[in-house]
Formats: sequence, C-alpha cells, structure tokens
Amino acid sequence: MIRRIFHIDLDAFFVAVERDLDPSLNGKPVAVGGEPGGRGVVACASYEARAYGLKAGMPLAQAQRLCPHAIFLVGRFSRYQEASERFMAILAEYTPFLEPLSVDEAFLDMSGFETIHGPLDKAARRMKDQIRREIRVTASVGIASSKVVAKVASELCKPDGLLEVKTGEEASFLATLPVGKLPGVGTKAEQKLGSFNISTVGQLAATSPVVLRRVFGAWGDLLHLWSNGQDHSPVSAPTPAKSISRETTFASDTLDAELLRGTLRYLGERVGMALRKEGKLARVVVLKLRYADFQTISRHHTLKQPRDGDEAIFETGDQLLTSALKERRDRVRLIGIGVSSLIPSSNQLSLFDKSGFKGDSLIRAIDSIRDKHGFTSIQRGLTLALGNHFPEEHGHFILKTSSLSR
Ligand code: DCP
Ligand code: CA
Repeated sequence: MIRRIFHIDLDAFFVAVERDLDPSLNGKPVAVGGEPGGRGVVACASYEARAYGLKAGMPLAQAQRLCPHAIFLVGRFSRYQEASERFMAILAEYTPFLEPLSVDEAFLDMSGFETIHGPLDKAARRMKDQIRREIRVTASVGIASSKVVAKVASELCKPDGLLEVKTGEEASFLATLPVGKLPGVGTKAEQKLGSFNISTVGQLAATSPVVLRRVFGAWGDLLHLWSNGQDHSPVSAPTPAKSISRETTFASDTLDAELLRGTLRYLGERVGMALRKEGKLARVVVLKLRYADFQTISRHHTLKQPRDGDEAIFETGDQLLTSALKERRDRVRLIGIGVSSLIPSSNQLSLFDKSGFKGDSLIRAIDSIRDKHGFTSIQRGLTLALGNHFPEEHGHFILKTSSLSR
C-alpha cells in the first residue's frame, strides 16, 4: 500500500504558548530561555526575533547583542508540557498510529484513512484548525509517502504551512534542497559532503552509495536512500514506560516528619495519576531518599495485588520511609517515590474487585478535576501544609527537581 505519513510540528512552540498567555507579545521579537544577562541559551525565538539571527541554542548574551529590543522570557515548562499533552491528544483523535518525536512534533500514519477522514489534505487543514482553536498555536504539516520526506516538507512550509509531496515526486522535491535539510545532516556532515562538492540533496542522490558508505559507514546507506526519497521506517508508538517516578529536593535538608510525609503523599499522587493515565497497574513501589551527605538509598516493596490507587502507593511508600528512617535517622535532602513492574489495567479487574469500585470512580473524578484545574485544586490534609514549603503556580507545586521522569 502507498503510505501517507504526516509530520506535524508546532511553530515557535514555547513563544506561541507565551503569546496565548500574554497577547501583547504578538508581532514582537520574543525569546524564551531566561533573563537577559543570564548565562542560559535561547530555547525558542519568535519568527520576528529570528529575522535578527536569534535561534535556539544561541547564548543569551549574543542574542541580546543581535536584538537588544527583544523581549526575553524565563519560560514556564509546566505550561508547555500541558499544551504538548493537549496537542498529542488532538492528534490521537485522527489516528492511533502516532509517534511523538518531541514535545511539539509527531508523525502520524494516515495511510488508508481517507475512508474515515476524506481527502487527507483537507483532514490536515482540519487538524491545524482544531489545534489553533483549542491550543491557540499554529502548526505546520508535511504529507508524504515516508517519515523523512514528510519531515522535510513540514519544515519547508513553516510557519502555519501545509505541504504535500505526491507519491513519485519525492526525489524531485528533494533534489534542489541543501543537504542540511535532511534530518540528521548537521554542520559537520554538511562540511564533509561539501568537501566532495556535494551541496544539494540531488547531488547526494547521484553519488555512488559505495562512496557514501566508505565515508559515512552505515549512515551513508541511509543518506543514499533518503536523498533518493526512499525511507521505509514505520511510524511506531513510543515504548511504554517501564516505571514512573517523581522526586524533589528540599530547599533545606529536613527531618520534619510532616514535610517528608506530605511531600511523599504529593509525589505519590502525581505518580498515581500518571500511572492511571497510562492505564497501568503497578506491582512494585519504590522509595528513594538522599541524605544531607548525599548518601542515596532506595527501598522497594512488592504489592500483593497490582494497584493504581493513590492510597496504595502512598501507604507503601510511607511504610518504606518509616523503616528507612529507623535504619538511618538523618536529615533528608531529596525524596522520591516511584512504581515499577507495570501491567496493563483492564476493566475486568475492577469489575471483579467490587470493593474497590467506588474508590475507583472517585479517583477518576479527582483525576479529571485535576486535569482541568491543576493538581493542587484538590488536596488531602497531608499535602495542604506543603504550601508553606513549596511555591505554587497554576495548580502545581514548583519542585526543585523537575518531575517529568516517566
Ligand atoms: N527547544 C529547546 N532547546 C532547543 C531547541 C528547542 O528548549 N535547543 C524547545 C523550545 C521549542 C521547542 O523545543 O519551542 C520545539 O523545538 P523546535 O525545534 O520545534 O522549534 P520551535 O517550535 O521553537 O520552532 P519551529 O517553528 O522552527 O518549529
Ligand atoms: Ca516546533
């Protein structure tokens, strides 16, 4: 079957989210990545800022020299994460054959989906419209018979573009482009190819694969195929998480039982929600502690029955904490909790487990409220006191160590 692959990528993603939160940034040169004068680099530059040469990875000091009137923003990662999740959820409405590549980019295999969505270019337009309506970010879409060509196409039509490469026209589409447009061909490879007088993809396509293999090894074989518009790699769903954990460092080392247990409860609830989102049950609960002297220990406990509830995770973690502190009672620098040995949860299990049924629907209700209004919109006694220890923003506690581990 002739494949139809979409590559979709949000335009100037971090800046787009910031503009949604503060429309006065529209039309201005904006860079996300830290205060000017700081030592960081630009993570995302608006297209207006790019006109001055600003781009991702550039040191802030240089960025400020190039465009002194640009607006520099520190960035709010939890907001980008939230937008990213909503973006992926929209894509999943179109096809289950979805491969996220990064926070703002994914491949979709839409082969044969005309019967569901009608002409695919129209489906792509609807997808872009829906993203603009619901996340208020523009996206660019490339459509082609392979991942590589679709990705090149989406980049070429940015921003807010849509570019379809018809089947059979892949090689001619690529031929005039600089070799650097191919995925994975960076400055170094570009220079190397330049030394062989190869600067366009067409010239690369016409180069003997034997030569490419001698120069680039196995990567040369791929360059040969790709430059000729051939790429058979499948769109594959990411491998599911093997474990899920959350941890944080305290502002100062502590032995305060209320703080330790409250934090454990909060982190455990975050783990539980992620676990339920993945539709998994956990067999093993893991506790991690780092003491003030950096000694790091972990303790685990295997549950009698695989579970996905906050109570089971926290109570097990709490017991592990009590016994760990019995062995060594010292101030703690970092605490973390995780689950592993994950298995798919099935409705059947909860049907048989009548006792857990009520709690099950309650926790799902809590999950959906937290999804809408932020994690701290519903809190139990233990975590309420955490407001005195961690700053809170948009319904999340701001933890010291980012808690994005899977
Ligand atoms: N990012 C980052 N550091 C980098 C590159 C990217 O933190 N060196 C982040 C910020 C970007 C996001 O990842 O907004 C997506 O990266 P992209 O490469 O897709 O770039 P943009 O979305 O910013 O711009 P474009 O419109 O070119 O896709
Ligand atoms: Ca992007």
